[in-house]
Amino acid sequence: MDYVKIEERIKELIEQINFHNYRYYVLDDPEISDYEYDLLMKELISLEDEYPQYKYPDSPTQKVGGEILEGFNEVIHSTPKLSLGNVFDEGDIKNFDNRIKRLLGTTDVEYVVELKIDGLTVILNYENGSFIRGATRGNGIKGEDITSNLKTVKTIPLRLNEAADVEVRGEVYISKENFFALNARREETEEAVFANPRNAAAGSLRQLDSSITAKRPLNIIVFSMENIDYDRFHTHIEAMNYLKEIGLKTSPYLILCKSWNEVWEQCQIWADKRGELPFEIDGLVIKVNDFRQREILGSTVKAPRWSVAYKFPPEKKKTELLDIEVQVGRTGVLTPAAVLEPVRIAGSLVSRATLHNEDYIREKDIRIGDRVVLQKAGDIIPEVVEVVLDERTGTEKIFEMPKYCPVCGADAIRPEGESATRCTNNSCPAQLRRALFHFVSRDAMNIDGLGPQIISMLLDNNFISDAGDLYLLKDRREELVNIERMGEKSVNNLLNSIENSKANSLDRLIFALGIRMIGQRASKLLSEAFENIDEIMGATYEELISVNEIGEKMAKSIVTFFKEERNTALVEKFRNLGVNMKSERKAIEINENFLGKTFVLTGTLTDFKRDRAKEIIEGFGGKVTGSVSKKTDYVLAGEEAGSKLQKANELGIQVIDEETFKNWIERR
Ligand code: 0OX
Repeated sequence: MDYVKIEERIKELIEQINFHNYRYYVLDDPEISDYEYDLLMKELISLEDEYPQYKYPDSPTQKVGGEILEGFNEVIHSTPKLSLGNVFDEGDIKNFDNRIKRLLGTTDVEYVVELKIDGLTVILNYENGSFIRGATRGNGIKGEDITSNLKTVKTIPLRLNEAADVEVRGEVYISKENFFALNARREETEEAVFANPRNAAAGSLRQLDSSITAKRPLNIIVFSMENIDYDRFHTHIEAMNYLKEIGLKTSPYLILCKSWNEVWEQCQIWADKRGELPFEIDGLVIKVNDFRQREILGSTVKAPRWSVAYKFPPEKKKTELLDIEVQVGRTGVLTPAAVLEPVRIAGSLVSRATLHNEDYIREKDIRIGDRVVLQKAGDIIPEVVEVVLDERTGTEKIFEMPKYCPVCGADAIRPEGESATRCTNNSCPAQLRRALFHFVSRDAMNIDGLGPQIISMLLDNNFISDAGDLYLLKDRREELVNIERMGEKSVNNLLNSIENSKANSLDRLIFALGIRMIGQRASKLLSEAFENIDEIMGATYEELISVNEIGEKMAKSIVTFFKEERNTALVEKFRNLGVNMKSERKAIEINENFLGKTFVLTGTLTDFKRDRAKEIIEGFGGKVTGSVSKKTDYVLAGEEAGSKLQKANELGIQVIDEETFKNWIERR
């Protein structure tokens, strides 16, 4: 065969295989047998092996993975990928409908109801019909580039049936059947099993070696067109039909409803039928069908006004309460936990549940040996909601809160008017251990490789006695290698991640300190309101409550925390060891192109809405102003820029185009 013929045959095979993939995966209606399909694939693989010059990056043979990454690159989404507000009952749905009709000034509204698949949301980009990038949703603004992993997902085509430029959002998931099979295999090979299909899907997409991802039975359902051409598409259903036509796998159920009654009817139907579906769903998504109406409704900062998620009522199961154990938290609170006969509930196997505090147990009259009702709503921690009194035998034991801390033996007391019992020993090892777990956790200082076991080892061998000591470990590298037998590489990695965490943003440090009542959001607000940790430490109660969303209890807790000398001493220790204590804007996302620079935006940008460009500039520490002056550093000019561009040229201010802007974002 001559080369032209070979190239033609390869193209023909690709086209045929793509077509049969489409029939099989999207239409669920294959035309040829697996055997015939395998023959086509085999021929293509061998031709590509022999003539690698014709191996196209979007050939169907490229779905086997193999690329190994050091880490995932960050992706800044073209538009914010907002999440959804939740509704829980008939009344909520009626209110949602009322609000929409009021805002639109019409009662002529159609809704689409679809299944809310419980997996991991991803964003896929196709250019000219080829799959060019896939990312996680992340925090909605930034996600991670997981293209090489997504390429291995069978139902994500590498080439569409049309040379389209589309961005879509979808849910990657693992079916229930595949999940059980995957866990069974992992049990055989003594690997940790996944708690539920969602974790299995998310874990599979987070692999740095895409050939591992390729072995996982991942699937996708695309549920949204993200770059809508409003002249061409008028409704969600139209857009979804088009996406299906060009080769993407869309939801098998898109139910058009003409009234909120019909929507509510679907909610009841699916709450009953969810168990029959091959994949797990945690609710339904209700969307306004008409795009023009969606545009009018718009979005809040958090969520679109034209869509909500209906969450199913929490699943309940009965099980045996085997024992009540008391744990000591990082603030010294003694928390009773139920030890249960394991049951499967809302997608995971549960053997422990919180019992909150002494009063909770008394009020519900929960006794050891009782048969209890367990409830778990979505991500929420499982809890014991009631006792099955009919099944009491009389042998059940009443629980008593211990008088002494189960870890250090110090007095445990319950102050008047409080529901919590606390260990009175400030240096109780349980408190320290938990405080350290929290300090290094993902949302706090995010120190990789420092799990509970290693922390316990470091404590038990007196390597550390507080979080500050972590930053001194680098001087004891040799000892660590010997003691832990972790090997040089993992010790190096660990010390690196400890060292890197010094540059974390201030909000992470505040959160990591574990101040009572101060969660992630409050930490963020504090880091935005104050310049550095000293200002926060020195702030009065009045100054603290004047910060938006910081309430009285939070303010009190902050003041109390920094009154304790060991806490301020710890902060000093961090300072001396070089941990960042300055406010976020100055500390993170250092990008010289933007930091401290003043921008003026003009004209139309192709890939960014103006607000997005502003958000990005500000996120990197720059400023955006409305008019061009001598103080302006750069003018970012899009298509059809007008007088501002002219002014910039007059004043000799540097003008950059969208391409340069994009390069600046990426090149940091
Ligand atoms: C799902 C799902 C999630 C996103 C774009 C606007 C509303 N997990 O199955 N989200 C949405 O829609 C959101 N639809 C879904 N089917």
